[in-house]
Amino acid sequence: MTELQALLFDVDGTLADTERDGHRVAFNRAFADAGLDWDWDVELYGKLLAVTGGKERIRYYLDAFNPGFERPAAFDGFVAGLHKAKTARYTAMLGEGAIPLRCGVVRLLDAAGDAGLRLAVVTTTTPENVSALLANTLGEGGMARFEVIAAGDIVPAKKPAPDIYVWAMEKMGLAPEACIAFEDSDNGVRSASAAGIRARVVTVNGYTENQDFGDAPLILDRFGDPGDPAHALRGELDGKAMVDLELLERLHRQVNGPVG
Ligand code: XBP
Ligand code: MG
Repeated sequence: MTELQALLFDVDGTLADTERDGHRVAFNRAFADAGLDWDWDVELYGKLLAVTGGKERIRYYLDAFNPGFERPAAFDGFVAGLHKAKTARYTAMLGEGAIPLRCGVVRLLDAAGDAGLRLAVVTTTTPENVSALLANTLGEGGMARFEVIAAGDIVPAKKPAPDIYVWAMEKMGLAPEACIAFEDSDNGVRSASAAGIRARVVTVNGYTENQDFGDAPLILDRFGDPGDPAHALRGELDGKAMVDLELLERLHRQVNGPVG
C-alpha cells in the first residue's frame, strides 16, 4: 500500500463556510444589480445546493423553481454575465474579510506543510474565488501553500463527477491511495469516491449535516482547535479533541491497508 502523500481540500463548506452568508448573498446582489426580482432565501438556497457550480445552479433554479421566467435570446451569455457579476460581488465580500477559514483549518495546513505533505485545492468554485479566499485569510503566501488549484470550469463535469479529483491527482502524479480528501457535502464525497479515494474526511455544516456521505469513514462537526473541540458523527477521533496528522495517518491505513 502507498504511504500518505497528499491532502486534497474542497473549498466551499470545508475550508470556509461560504455558502449561506457568502455565495448566496453574492448571487442575490448580482440579481438585484441586473434588475431581477429573484431572491434566494436560506431555505431555497439549501435546495439549490443540490447542483454544484454557480452557472449550473442558476440554470437549475430557472428549470425547477422559476420556469415562468422569460429567457433572453442569448441565454448562455445572460447566465455567464450574471455569474460574472456574482463573482465580482463575492470576491469583494471576501476582500472585506466577510468569511473566515473554518476552525482547525490553519492548524492542519501548518502541520501538513511542516510534515512535507503535498496540498491541493479541489473545488467546483471559480478560480478567482479561491485566490480571494486564500489571500484574504492566509495572506499573500496563501495560494503558494497549495501545489495545485483544481477549480471551476477546467473540467466540464463538476462534482459529484470524479473529473476534478482525477484532474488534480494526474497533475500531481498521485494515486488515489496516496491521498486524503476533505469535503463537506454528499456531492463532494461522491466525487472523491468515484475518483478512487477511500480516505475521505467530512466536516459538516448547517446545509449538509443531514446528508448521507456514502461510506466515508470519518464525519465530524469541525477539525477542532484548542478550546474548540471536534466531535465525531461517524468514525473515531481516538480520544483526541482535534484532527491531527497522527489521526489522519491512522485513517489512511485503516481504509487502504498497512503501508509496505
Ligand atoms: C461548491 C459550489 C460552488 C459555489 C459557487 O461546491 O457548488 O458552485 O456554490 O461557486 P463544492 P461559483 O464545495 O462541492 O466544490 O459560483 O464560482 O461556481
Ligand atoms: Mg463543498
